[in-house]
Amino acid sequence: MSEWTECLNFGVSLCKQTGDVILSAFQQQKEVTLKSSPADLVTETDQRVEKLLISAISSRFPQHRFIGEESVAAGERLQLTDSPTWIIDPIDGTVNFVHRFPFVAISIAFTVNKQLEFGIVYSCVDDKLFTAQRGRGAFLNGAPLHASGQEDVSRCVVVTEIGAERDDLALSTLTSNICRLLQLPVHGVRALGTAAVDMVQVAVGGADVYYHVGMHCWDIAAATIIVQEAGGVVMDTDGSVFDMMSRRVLAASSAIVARRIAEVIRAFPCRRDDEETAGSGV
Ligand code: LIP
Repeated sequence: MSEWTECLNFGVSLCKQTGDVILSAFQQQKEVTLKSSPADLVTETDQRVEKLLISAISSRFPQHRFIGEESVAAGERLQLTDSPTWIIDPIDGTVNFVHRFPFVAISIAFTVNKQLEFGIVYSCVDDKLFTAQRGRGAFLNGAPLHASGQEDVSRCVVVTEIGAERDDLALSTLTSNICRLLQLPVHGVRALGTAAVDMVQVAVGGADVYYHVGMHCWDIAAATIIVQEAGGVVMDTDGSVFDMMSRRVLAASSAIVARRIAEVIRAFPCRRDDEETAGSGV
């Protein structure tokens, strides 16, 4: 058993426990606060779940460090070090959660020496637990996952997101990307409203491509290792080496498809997640 399997198993048990907190709040009225834009929301449940996760993990592993979406939003410095680090999105798909659109997930990744050791994406409403540990495969509720291996881009289903950005450059870039893909043509373009659940569809083989510009490391860190362990590829949207802090990701069924998609999609400028800024944590 890898030395990190105990951490993975503990993370899975916490996802199930805090998943119940999310589900019990899912049908309730929610108090919503805005963050970086009118479409970037946070609720008391996001904050409560992140505190529960960090408190439980810290008690069990006091030397470990954290990168949490809502801790960073509250001003905590985002710094990925060589220490064992839990990268947490307590509710990925908060807009979905607020609207009761049934795709919300807890996303937990774990790194050591800045390398992903495992990832957990727990899609709470449909009780789908996606897991992967480095070198040991990817699983959905315990069943092995394999990417589609598709190499013909014209036979691909592509998943992406229209994130929280509402400025003209981001919106023109996002919409022109989708138009170029449809003109390839790809079979279809989909968006579920949660980067983590979007991205693991490549690991399931139900989608062949996922790309996103503007998301954060906590949205996609866990799904990255799940796709990789399912035989998919993960890179930057321009085809270069993936950088978890860049706020750009392209995951695909094969390197051939990834390179073809990288030829047609464009990125808009985003401040890196780990870029030092005075004041704001987002
Ligand atoms: C969300 C992502 C989604 C993106 C949203 C937001 P959150 O994460 O999962 O893909 O479109 O803008 O970033 O904020 O719900 O954790």
